[in-house]
Amino acid sequence: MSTGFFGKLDTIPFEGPDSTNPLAFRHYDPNEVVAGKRMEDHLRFAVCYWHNFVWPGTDPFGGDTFERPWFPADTMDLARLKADVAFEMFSALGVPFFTFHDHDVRPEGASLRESRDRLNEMADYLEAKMEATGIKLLWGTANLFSNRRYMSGAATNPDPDVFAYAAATVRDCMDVTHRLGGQNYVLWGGREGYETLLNTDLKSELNQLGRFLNLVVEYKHKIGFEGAILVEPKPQEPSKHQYDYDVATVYGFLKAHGLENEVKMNIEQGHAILAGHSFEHELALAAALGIFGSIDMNRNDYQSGWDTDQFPNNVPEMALAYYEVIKAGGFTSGGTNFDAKLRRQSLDPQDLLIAHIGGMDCCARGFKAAAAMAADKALADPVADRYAGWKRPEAAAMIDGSMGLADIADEAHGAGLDPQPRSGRQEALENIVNRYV
Ligand code: XUL
Ligand code: CO
Repeated sequence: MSTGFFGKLDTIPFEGPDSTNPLAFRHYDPNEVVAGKRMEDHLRFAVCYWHNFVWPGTDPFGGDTFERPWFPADTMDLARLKADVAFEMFSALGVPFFTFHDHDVRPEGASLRESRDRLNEMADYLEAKMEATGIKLLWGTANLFSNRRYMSGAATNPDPDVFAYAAATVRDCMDVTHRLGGQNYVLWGGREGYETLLNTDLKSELNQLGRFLNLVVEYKHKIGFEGAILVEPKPQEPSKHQYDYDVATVYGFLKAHGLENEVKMNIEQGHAILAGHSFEHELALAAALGIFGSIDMNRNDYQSGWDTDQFPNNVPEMALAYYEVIKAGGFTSGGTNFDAKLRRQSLDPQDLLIAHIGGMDCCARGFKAAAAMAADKALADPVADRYAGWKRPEAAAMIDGSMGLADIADEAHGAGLDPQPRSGRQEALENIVNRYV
């Protein structure tokens, strides 16, 4: 039985690039085979629960703009109605996956135990919907940032009781993610940082966070959870400084705590921009370090300087991002999650559908451009040519440890080296990219 929230709702069809139907895909055909695989299996789209069904349209200067029949979702009945509508939307869009925080799907209980019991009860409800629709869970995560108890951090709180409360919450949420067949478990540490060093024991907080992450990894193995543990880097907002600043920072942190082979990255486009990087930089770095996992495909406004979580709509940018994903070997447990929200004036239920349709179409266009560029080796050949010198045995010997600094210096002097610079050809390569997008 339909909730009627979206009115009469049909599955969104693929109608091709010439269609003017706003409720149709023009570029995303899940069954189209590109590079030997269906588009659905390449892109592995997921829709998030929180921005679509929890966020009421607030901004720092104004209250709710959205009026949803399940708001304020503080009872189990309203939580079930919210789940009904969510699965109607996931099904209509034909996405294979969804993502959620514990806090998105169940009303907070009066106690830690009641919160857990409600989460478990809602997990039964979600499980039945997943079975009925075939929609799977890309990742689950715990909200360790909204409640005021977390205002000074979760794992990095000065109060060990908050650490323990957060640990219990994550344990319960990992259990549910495991039970629902989640393919990953995500940790985003919005409050794992500080507002001012004046009240912060930074060394203690880093140790706490390192231990917390180790506890999560130990528990994953204990329960036989086969999904990946993903950390989602972000430099700031809500905290002034967050310890999981960017991919490079998190990698150093993982190394320091012996976790570099246990934890991968969930990289969000908007967070990369906040950190002063491009999205493709973060993706390429994670791939180079062997910690690429999954993506949150939502952009920021380039002028505003905060995390606006907009739906993606810049195809050339997305082509470069998916090119890095393809170079990394594509997704394994990860996928393309829309951690994206409507603008607060987009009030209509249909806006939710249209936003995702546009985002999925842009991803499909970007991915196809990237796949063609990869298949033609349009960038790979010029790059391989640029580094071809490193294939020479005497060059390899400088890297593999067989030559020391003096050996290299003596050889250089003996050969009378006089290296000649070569063009980096950036404009030529940019023109090549533009042929594909
Ligand atoms: C916040 C953010 C989160 C994580 C999950 O900026 O991206 O929604 O994706 O907690
Ligand atoms: Co995110």
